[in-house]
Amino acid sequence: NQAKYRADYTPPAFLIPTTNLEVKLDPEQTQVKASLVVEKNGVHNNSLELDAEVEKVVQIEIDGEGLSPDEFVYENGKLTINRAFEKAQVVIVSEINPKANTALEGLYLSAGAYCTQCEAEGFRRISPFLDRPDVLSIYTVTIIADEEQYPHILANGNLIAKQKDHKTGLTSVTWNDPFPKPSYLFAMVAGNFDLLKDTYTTISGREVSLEIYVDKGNLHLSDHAMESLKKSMQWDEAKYGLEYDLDTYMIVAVDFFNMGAMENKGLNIFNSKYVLADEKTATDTDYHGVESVIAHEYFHNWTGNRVTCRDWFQLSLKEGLTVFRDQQFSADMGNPVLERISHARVMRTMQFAEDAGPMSHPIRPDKVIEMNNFYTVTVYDKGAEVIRMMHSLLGESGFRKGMDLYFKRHDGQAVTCDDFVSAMADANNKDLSKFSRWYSQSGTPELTIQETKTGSVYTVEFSQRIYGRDDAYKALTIPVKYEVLNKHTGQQVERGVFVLEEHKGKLEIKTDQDVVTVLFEDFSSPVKVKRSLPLSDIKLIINNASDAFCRWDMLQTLWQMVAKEGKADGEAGRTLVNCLIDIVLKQELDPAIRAELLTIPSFQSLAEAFDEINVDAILKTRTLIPSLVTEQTQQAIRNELAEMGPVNNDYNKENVAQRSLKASLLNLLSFSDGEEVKSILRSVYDNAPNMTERVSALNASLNLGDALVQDLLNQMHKSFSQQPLVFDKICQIAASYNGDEVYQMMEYWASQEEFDPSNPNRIRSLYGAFVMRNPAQFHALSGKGYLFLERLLTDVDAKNPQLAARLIDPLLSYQRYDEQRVALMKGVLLRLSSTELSKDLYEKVHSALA
Ligand code: BAL
Ligand code: ZN
Repeated sequence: NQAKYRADYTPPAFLIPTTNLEVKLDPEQTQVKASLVVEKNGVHNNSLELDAEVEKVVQIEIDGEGLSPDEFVYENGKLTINRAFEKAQVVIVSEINPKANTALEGLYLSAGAYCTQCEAEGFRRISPFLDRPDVLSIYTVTIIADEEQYPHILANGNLIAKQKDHKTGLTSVTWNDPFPKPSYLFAMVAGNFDLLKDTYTTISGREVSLEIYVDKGNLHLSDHAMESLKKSMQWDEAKYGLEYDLDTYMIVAVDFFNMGAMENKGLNIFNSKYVLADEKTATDTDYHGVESVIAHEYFHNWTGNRVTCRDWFQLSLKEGLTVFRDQQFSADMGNPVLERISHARVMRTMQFAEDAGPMSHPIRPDKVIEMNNFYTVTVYDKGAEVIRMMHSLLGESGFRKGMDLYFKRHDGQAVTCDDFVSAMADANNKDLSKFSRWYSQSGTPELTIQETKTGSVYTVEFSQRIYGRDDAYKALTIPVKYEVLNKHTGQQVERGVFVLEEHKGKLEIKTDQDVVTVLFEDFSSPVKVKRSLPLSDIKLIINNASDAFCRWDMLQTLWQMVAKEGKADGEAGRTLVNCLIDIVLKQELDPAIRAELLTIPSFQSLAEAFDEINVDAILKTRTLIPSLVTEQTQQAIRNELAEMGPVNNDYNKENVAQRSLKASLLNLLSFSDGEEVKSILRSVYDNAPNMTERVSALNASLNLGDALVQDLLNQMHKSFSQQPLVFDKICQIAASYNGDEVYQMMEYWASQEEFDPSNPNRIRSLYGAFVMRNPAQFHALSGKGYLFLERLLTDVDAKNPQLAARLIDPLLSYQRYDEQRVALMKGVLLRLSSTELSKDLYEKVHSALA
């Protein structure tokens, strides 16, 4: 389990300009013949050392001559060929076992279909290769299979030949991808699918065939994905002038997949969760997920595929940028404020926690043991925030100029984050050297804010640091979007952007008025803000800030204050309850924002306020506050729900907002006791015209005892039997039930026919939900929740290390809890550390205990 360091990068000793693969498919003995043109890169006498994790190397030839066994060594993940050459045709025949591949990396079987996942280092499980992103090759791939069993045989690029061998009855299908690509973008698929076809005419008038392959019987669930793809193609042309470059764009939806989706050139492979949707089986959140993941993978065609990463330490080069682009797209398609709220939630609940924990790393990591562990919220989401700050500093047109220069300089290359920043800087004649510290420094900056008024000058003083790191901390460039409001009337006095570039800085505003500032509008920087504002100012901001994000944000601050006070009847508690009551009663507010304001913050987002997380105080706050609000607004909520009636099923901004408001109101209502509330929820469930409303009723029922929940879940199971994506929702809701019965509930759902424990979606839905969405049971002082996770990790790690390494995350922050919980969680980590672990889990467990 050796670490690799960014500083040790050296260019590859050999290059592979062309790659020909011939893959004879067989569930247990697939044969892969790789014919590679290999040439020395530079002057040296090194042996050719390939990355290799195949079952068996059967044969090696160099320029047509077979190698004797003493001319190569295959051990410890490397195939070393000890015959010198400058340039040669290297042929390697190897054997692999797709059926035994439970890690879902390389070539594997997903419910009877062959598919691949090569990023980051999966290609070496298919064939020995220089499996690193800076080795770009032109691929020609022939797949040999029984066409009757696998009518769809696909690989990257263009189909160039197909023929049936009448002796063997097998069909050979050959694909060629004219764009040089790294091995991580290789893909192939063989299966029997339903196919949705459409076309898109690009801005320059080329017709592209769009193809979405889904399991038989699921064709009716793929329309939204197709619409999303066409919107993405159009958006990238309009926003960035980027056009699709092949004649075909294929998406294959598979059930067994570790990630959300994968951007393989011309042949995206998707977790079916991010393709299949109709209103009967998918919620608005699912619709949004499909649209944004389709967009994300499509946008990678330029930011990732045409320009790729030099090495895996540069992952944020493509991921941070592509997340930023998909965020821009989603904001344009839907509600920009809601988008920003959801990004801030991810950053504050997941990224800040990661950055404060043992796996903290800069968006461009310096040290990695298992690359799969670095597909993180830091590389992705903080990476996107860093790109967004560049966008704020350069402006829309400056940013576009930078993007244009980036493509002009680097199309077809494997480059670094520094290359991206240089393109942005050069295109705008701007020095971004200080800004680029965001790439090398980990941790979340804490901004202390102090406001003073002297005469007619109002001063806001900022000071940045990371607690405990004072000497090593280098000042970051922090854009602060702000608005100044009159303290009494709430009227705007000034609005602008202040850029903090040093450890300390001052924003001075000349005004005779009594004012208060609204800071970090639109979540303008990914920082923690330490500021003590009087409750009256907080209330003023909630009611008057121009930026709806900040109105929501201040309300979250208030929730955190109440959680820290540990009581609902203190001054902060009373203020919060009154604010929430106002919002319940203010029907004229924008429904989308109102729904967000009325959403109870997650356990994790309240936990962010604590140095030592007080589990009980947070759980209490999340129940007491809504109970107090509902005590006084029950009737108003019931009336409004009754007036709302059914919302049209179409997926559009307005309808989504109405449904989301309904969900928030139902959830609040569930904090008032009584059979009547149960019957309201039952009736919402029974009459729901779509899955969104069914799930809203179910989520609200979680607050009213297990009988109702179980009853509704059984009803859902009966109506949607054998529908895995609906089954996942059932699992997720059941595992979130906060009473002791949750263990029996999980056991029950895990015993159902639909629950296949080798499918990552099932594990994530049931057990992932338990550890992430059930703080009351997961953090129970009995330690039962932690033990449950320990057993699960041991089980999952043996089959699918990537999945296990994701599930362990909540344990990594153990040091932030009270003494008793620290001891319990640390006990789990210590016991795990004494067992044999995958590289993935080893890295996390050992860094947590270091
Ligand atoms: N490249 C891995 C999946 C994604 O981020 O699109
Ligand atoms: Zn991506």
